Amino acid sequence: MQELIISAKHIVLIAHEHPDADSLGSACAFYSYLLRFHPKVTLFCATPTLDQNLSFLPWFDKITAKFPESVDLAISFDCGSYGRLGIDYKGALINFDHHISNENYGTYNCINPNAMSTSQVLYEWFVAETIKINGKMANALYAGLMDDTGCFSDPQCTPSTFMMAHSLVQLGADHTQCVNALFNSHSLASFRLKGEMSRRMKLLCDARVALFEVDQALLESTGARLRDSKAVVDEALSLKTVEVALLVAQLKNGGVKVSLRSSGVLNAAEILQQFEGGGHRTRAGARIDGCTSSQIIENLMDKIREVLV
Ligand SMILES: [Mn+2]
Repeated sequence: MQELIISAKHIVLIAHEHPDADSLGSACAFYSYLLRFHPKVTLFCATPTLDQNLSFLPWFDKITAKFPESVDLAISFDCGSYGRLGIDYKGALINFDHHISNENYGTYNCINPNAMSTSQVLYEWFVAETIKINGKMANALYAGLMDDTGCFSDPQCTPSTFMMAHSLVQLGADHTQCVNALFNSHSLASFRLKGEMSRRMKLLCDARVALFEVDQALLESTGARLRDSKAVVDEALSLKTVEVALLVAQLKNGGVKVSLRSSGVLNAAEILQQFEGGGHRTRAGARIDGCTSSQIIENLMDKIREVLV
């Protein structure tokens, strides 16, 4: 794998569409590393407007939505499926990821489904390869770990999660900067959306399932973006009786986006794989075309009920 990196003339680093701190943080950390010895590296993300809360990540201003020509090696970060790359690329590819549903689409696949974040997979690779992690890299990797563990609240965090966090803070990661950017800065619009979604939430299956429906009218009236709705769904799992949270959101140009969260009672990735979605045991997503929201809810609720009894 190292030979492939060293011999490549132009490397493109790919974060997935609508990237989070894990995907972008991992790509930015790798960019820092490659800059030490590689003359031509491009940071690519197919989504042209990025979440400005992530602008604290190093090299954020270098990210481009224009896929370069003359690329002979691509490295993807946190992309569970080929489609998540957001680009049609057929050349050599290294795939760093931690999704259990990863399709192993790379020439090399560096995947650990037990890792809490892709940045953990990358951190462990840097350590194994005895690559020095500087302050910028540490901050970017720490952001990925913090985001994907829900600010270290995920019950699957282990001593090694905290060992990694400890090392990264020692290497220069800025805990306060990360926590403020990722968890302590909300827009007024997202606050309004949260209020409205909480009010409309339906509790099903003896209040073990929280169901949220979001349509374009709700997003327009609050001024919020679809990604703002995810935090509300995550938070619903903190309700005492709720074990599963389901979001069904209508997309602007047709189709429906589904997000499924589980406290562990069911495997979210497995359920959404039937709809060509993917993710993790506790968090998964899918984009479904050609069905109405109510058809999808009916179908998914049947599957959820089967598991819950
Ligand atoms: Mn991730």
